Amino acid sequence: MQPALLSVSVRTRRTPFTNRVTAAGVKAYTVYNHMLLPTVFESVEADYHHLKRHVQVWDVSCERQVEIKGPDAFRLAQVLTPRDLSRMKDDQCYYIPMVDESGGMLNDPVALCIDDQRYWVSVADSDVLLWAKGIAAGLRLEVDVDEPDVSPLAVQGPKAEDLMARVFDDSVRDIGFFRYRKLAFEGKEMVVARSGYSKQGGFEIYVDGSEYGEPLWDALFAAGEDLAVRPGCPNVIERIESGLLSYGSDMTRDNTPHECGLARFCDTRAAIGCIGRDALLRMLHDGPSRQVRGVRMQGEPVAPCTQPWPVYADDQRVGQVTSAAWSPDLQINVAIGMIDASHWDTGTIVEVDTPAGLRLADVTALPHSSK
Ligand code: THG
Repeated sequence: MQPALLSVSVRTRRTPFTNRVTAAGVKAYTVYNHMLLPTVFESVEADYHHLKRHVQVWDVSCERQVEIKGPDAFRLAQVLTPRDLSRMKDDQCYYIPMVDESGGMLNDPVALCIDDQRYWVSVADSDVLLWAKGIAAGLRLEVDVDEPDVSPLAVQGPKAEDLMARVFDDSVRDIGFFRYRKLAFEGKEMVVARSGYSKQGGFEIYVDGSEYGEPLWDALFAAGEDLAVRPGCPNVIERIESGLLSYGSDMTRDNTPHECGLARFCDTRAAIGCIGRDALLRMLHDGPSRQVRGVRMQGEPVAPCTQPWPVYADDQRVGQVTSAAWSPDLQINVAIGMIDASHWDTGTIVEVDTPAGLRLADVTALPHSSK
């Protein structure tokens, strides 16, 4: 089931790159944080092969920044996540689970410490701005919480570093994973981080000011002609292979960080004051009863997963699959699912109830690998 068309209005926000993305022949969009996000250029498979070999420029403006600014900025940031932010340096990006008072996942953003009175929280698809504003008001914190005119542009793929070095300078090569530097484009300093929603390597430029969007897009394409640069977007096949979770699909408020495999990004004991701390501390004792896993389904290529597919074993429901795609490189259907403890060991045989019928499958670790 794929909707034929998306009706666009002012409410479906454009981005600084929408003119360029349209001119480049984007074939489909989704909506993410009330904003357009391209999903296909040539075809999902062709985009996948190109991403793994060359370099792509992605309009991921929909990864909106929630800016927390003021004397209480650190305090509010720490209230929002069970990850310990106390040692975060001002060139660092942290993947931060955000939970509600029961420990249910609200978002899984990337946080950036811009300085000790300013944080950016680069959010997945849920309304963190409202949550953060509500908490700031309720706690009477001395902060401004707002959405600045900052739009991430991702440069992803094995040739990303070469392209970025041409448009900025060779210092991009020294940026460590999940670190950033402020580098100038047309005289404007911008945050350039080594990060992005693929495992092919690359950078994210936090384009500070919509007016820089088209000039920067054009500069990347002019500099990358011989590198076969193309427009791209987060690719569903590549992200499933890589085990990158999608909030709203692979996890919701119904899941804890432990169920999502995000416990390594929680320091719940140290994160004093964070919302959901007591609930998460109670969970530390027992551990999760289900957890995110890879699932490999046999048979013909499956259609995209547009509602959870139940997973069965021994005539019982033991979980669900929430993202699935045929992997051309692994030559099998790869998926991400939430699987009960009784069946989550690698190699466990299960059946997945897809719209095209039951598929024999096995449970595996993430990222997916050839074996
Ligand atoms: N970049 C930025 N903002 C974002 C995303 C992004 N906001 C929305 C969404 N993506 C948030 N979700 C994720 C999910 C995974 C990762 C980043 C953002 C990610 N994870 C790595 C991993 O799991 O292997 C590394 C995490 C780490 O080691 O710290 O990259 O992509 N700006």
